[in-house]
Amino acid sequence: MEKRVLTLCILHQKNRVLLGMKKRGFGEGKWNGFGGKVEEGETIEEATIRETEEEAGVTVANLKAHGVLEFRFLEKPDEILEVHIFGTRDYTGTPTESEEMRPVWYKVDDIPYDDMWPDDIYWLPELLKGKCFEGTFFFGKDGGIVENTFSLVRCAEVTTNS
Ligand code: 8OG
Repeated sequence: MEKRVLTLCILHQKNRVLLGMKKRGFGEGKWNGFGGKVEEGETIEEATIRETEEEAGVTVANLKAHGVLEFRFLEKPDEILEVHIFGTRDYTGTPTESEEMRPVWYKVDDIPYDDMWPDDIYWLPELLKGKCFEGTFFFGKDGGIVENTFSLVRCAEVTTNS
């Protein structure tokens, strides 16, 4: 079983959230938060800050750990993606398009869930309410969710083991 540890950062303020259109690679054509692989020698939080700088041109601070979600794919039974999800309202810099992402502020009421990963509608509304969560999503061959164990947890139970 190969486990890949990834990060995801949701920058949100009051009634808006910064999403990026993924321009290439895994998740191309979808809106998402910012993140990627944790490199050797860095903590999960450091990776989250670095990836958000690289992809959106902003430096985030005061990250709150909202949960760890696992993603499994029927087509790739040996792979688990372990995504550590953080939220924050604090940043410096100006959102700027990168090679990988085109950042846009969305109103919380206008989040384009139809053009996002199908699990996002489970957890993003909870994150925006300050809630924490855990669980595994199983994706089928058509890219849809076939099963999930999503649940809310107390935020004190979230460990980032970074
Ligand atoms: O380095 P790379 O661009 O491949 O990283 C993938 C990014 O996508 C990383 O930030 C984690 C994130 N991601 C997944 N799966 C899912 C998902 O199902 N929903 C959301 N919102 N993000 C995901 O890898």
